[in-house]
Amino acid sequence: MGEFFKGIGKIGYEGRDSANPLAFKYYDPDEVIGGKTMREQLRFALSWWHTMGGDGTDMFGVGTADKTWGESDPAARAKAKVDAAFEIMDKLSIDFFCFHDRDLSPEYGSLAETNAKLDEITDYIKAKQAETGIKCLWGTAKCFDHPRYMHGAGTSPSADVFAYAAAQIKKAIEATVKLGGNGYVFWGGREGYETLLNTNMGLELDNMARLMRMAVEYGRSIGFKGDFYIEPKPKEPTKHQYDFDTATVLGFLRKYGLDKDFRMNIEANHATLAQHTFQHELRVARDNGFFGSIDANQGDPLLGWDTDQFPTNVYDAALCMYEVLKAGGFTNGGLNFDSKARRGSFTPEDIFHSYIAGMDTFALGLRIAQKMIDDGRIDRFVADRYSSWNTGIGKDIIDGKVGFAELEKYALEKGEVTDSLGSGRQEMLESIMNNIMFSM
Ligand code: XLS
Ligand code: NI
Ligand code: NI
Repeated sequence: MGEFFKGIGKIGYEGRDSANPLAFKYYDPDEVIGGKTMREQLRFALSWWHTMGGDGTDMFGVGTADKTWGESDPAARAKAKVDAAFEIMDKLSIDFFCFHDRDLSPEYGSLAETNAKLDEITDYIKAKQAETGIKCLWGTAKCFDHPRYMHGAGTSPSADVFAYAAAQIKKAIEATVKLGGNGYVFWGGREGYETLLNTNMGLELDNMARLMRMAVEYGRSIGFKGDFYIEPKPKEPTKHQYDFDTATVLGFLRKYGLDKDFRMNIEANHATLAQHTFQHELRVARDNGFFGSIDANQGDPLLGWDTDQFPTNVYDAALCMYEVLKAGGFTNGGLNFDSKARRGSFTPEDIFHSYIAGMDTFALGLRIAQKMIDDGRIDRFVADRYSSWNTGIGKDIIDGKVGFAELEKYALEKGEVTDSLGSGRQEMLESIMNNIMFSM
């Protein structure tokens, strides 16, 4: 097996004053921040689909990047992809990868043959994992690209398609367990609708839950102890995706009793599409005890689709990592770069520049988030803002000691509220945030 990226060595940490584009300026894997090393806090993952497969094809043109890895035969290419992926991860000090079944190995003539070929590749990956210590963060099934899934997979009107999807997901869970993955993702690629004129929404959602329940039962029966995730997204490819945003998914999981086994996989660009901030989605997950994993990327506010850009917005990354630290850090999850280099950034070296940009952005985000917490000004302001709930009538409300009658009496006696409103101080807090960020 040859080297794919000749001339690119192991990417080292050189610190913020380095002008070497092939070096980390902020990601120092073994430096301790917040009681853990940066690699333990950040748990970076390579996405097999974008990095190993995505060649820049878009609606208007063919691919620009060569992702054949020197092989035209599909089975040989699948193996070469593994070699190239492990070289990239080793050179970038990335400890995890994420995959769809079909990113690892494509479809062949029959499901049986497809499964057998996937087994060969997962054997090959497993051997590489044993040599390198690189781990699987999560796996998933590509139940959206083949024409059979044109009307959805778990939400297809066809029971035969549902059965086919179940068979595919069964195998993808087996592959995830085999590779030691502690996460299994459901992203509802075509689980939504184009028009309600042809859609039985109630049945489709019941069926989606049935599929997930079967996945949990089967996964647990073969020893999967990790988290199942739903990755919310409001639209694209369907006009309306059922897993619209975190709040919607929470309602679904609770309705169908799936809340014990599922957590959220929050993607930055999907938050943008749902007209939320990335931090909002993370906060909803954290406050409800559903924080799980993250698809790190960023969208473009001028474009209404999933551009999956490598994240470079430090402000967003800092607020993201603040939520992660406040959630107690990652357990089974991590930061998966569901990101692709722009179509014009087509050379092999661009893969490295892209990951360095994304990893340094989140390394900075982690550093700033820890500083926000250590600094304490923002947390103290928020705690103080809600201090009326710690004593007196506020505490009585929280303790359930008073109802409307007592509150009416209180309000009548107290009269107009003048003394406990306080300024929201948004501008002051934004200024503190800048002060924290730029005094690094
Ligand atoms: C697409 C999704 C997809 C999932 C995995 O928008 O982000 O890439 O992460 O199926
Ligand atoms: Ni994603
Ligand atoms: Ni996405």
